[in-house]
Amino acid sequence: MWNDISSNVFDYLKHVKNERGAGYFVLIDPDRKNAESIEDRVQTANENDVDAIFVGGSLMMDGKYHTRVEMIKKLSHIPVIFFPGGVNQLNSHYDAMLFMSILSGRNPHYLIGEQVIAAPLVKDAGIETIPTAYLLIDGGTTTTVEFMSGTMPIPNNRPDIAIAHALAAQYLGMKMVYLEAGSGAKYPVSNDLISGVKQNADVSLIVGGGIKTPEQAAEKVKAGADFIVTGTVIESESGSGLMKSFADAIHTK
Ligand code: 1GP
Repeated sequence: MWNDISSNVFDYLKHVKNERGAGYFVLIDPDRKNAESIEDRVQTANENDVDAIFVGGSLMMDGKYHTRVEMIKKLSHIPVIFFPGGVNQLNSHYDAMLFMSILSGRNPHYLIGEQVIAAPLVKDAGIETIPTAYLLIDGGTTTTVEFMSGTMPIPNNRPDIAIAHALAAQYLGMKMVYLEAGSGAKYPVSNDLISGVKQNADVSLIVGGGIKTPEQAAEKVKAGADFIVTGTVIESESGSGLMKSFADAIHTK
């Protein structure tokens, strides 16, 4: 079990990075449209070298979100990490959460407002927090997060802007930077932008949004991603079968 390595999820993730070269996260949005296939995806993740499950989404389209998270937690043999779309998705079924700020944006509510509302509830629930800067990068389409957060993405061809943000995140003490093209992005974060950030900032890099093939995932790891997230591609009918190929492409050791 993962918690034989460490009961601290961030330490477990560092171990994954050291032992496997990079880590692979599968994002499950516990929304209505996915209810049927959640069980199948968690079990496939358990059996196919996925390192952790991310749970979250920009919107909750029915009232069963928390019940589905509880089910994911019960079935999962790997850490279940909350990837928050909002404080209303908080519950005690997660092993840890990305305590995130949308640092690429200039909307105070998503920079610090939600975090202040969440903090006492997080303390009460006793969830491990992983301080994370979320940088939205343009992926060629208007994503839900761009619309919901009312923030502008960083242009994908401007590594300099992303580097400045990642350095600010580092100096603010954040442990991870999430380079995010947005779920269902037309194209993922560019290799140049990833390598620019990697070479300049001393933070763990999560890269996600629009990654559709194991080959693309391998390129992102080569460019400097420490962790790769896939969501949409795994939601398709044949998607579950792809998990092992993604895991193999991402784990370079
Ligand atoms: C979204 O980065 C994740 O927050 C995953 O994106 O659904 O495009 O794989 P995709």
